[in-house]
Amino acid sequence: MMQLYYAATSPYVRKVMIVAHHLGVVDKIEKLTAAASPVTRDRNILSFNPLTKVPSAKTDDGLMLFDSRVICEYLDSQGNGGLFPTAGRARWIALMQQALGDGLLDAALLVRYERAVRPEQFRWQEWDAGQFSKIIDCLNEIETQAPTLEVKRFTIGEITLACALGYLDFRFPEIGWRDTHPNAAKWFAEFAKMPAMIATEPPKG
Ligand SMILES: N[C@@H](CCC(=O)N[C@@H](CS)C(=O)NCC(=O)O)C(=O)O
Repeated sequence: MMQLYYAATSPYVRKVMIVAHHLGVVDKIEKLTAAASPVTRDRNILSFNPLTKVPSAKTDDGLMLFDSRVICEYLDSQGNGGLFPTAGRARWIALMQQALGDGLLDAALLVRYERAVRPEQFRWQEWDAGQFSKIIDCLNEIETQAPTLEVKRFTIGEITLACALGYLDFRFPEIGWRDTHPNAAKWFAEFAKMPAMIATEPPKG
């Protein structure tokens, strides 16, 4: 069905793979290894996406698809998955939750690049702190919304929020978000039992 530039550690790729598992189309996706980085760019990805980020996909009939939001909605439309409600409040809530999860991830990734990629002498502590505080404010919002989050009749909203929380466990365990966000922790504990979540866990170590 499609080729997909992929990285096992990318939380945005994880969104796509959770959707693929959920819809039972994992073996219709050919995974292409990528080494995406904002500085040392992986130019192999260029013909799929000028931004050379993962995930980036190309369908068998030549359609270029990025970013994770577009690929997820494409897969969902092919499989009639219902992960993107088509109208009304449910649609806006799902898309807002997706934006909340993606937004948390965008801030977390900027902090990660700042700490892991930017040379020490060019780092700017206030900038790091500004982005980091966005992670915390998003976490607080997820906590507020947690009582409304589903574990069975979920949408792309829940999937994205779960990828965001899973990424914090993977790259920022020191935040210890469960201690301060008990409702989010309770919801995530249930959601994370889903086979699609287990199959897409980031590599350990
Ligand atoms: N908005 C994009 C974000 C994708 C993204 O930032 N992916 C990271 C890896 S987790 C990447 O490819 N970074 C390389 C770069 O910034 O050039 C999406 O939802 O797919």
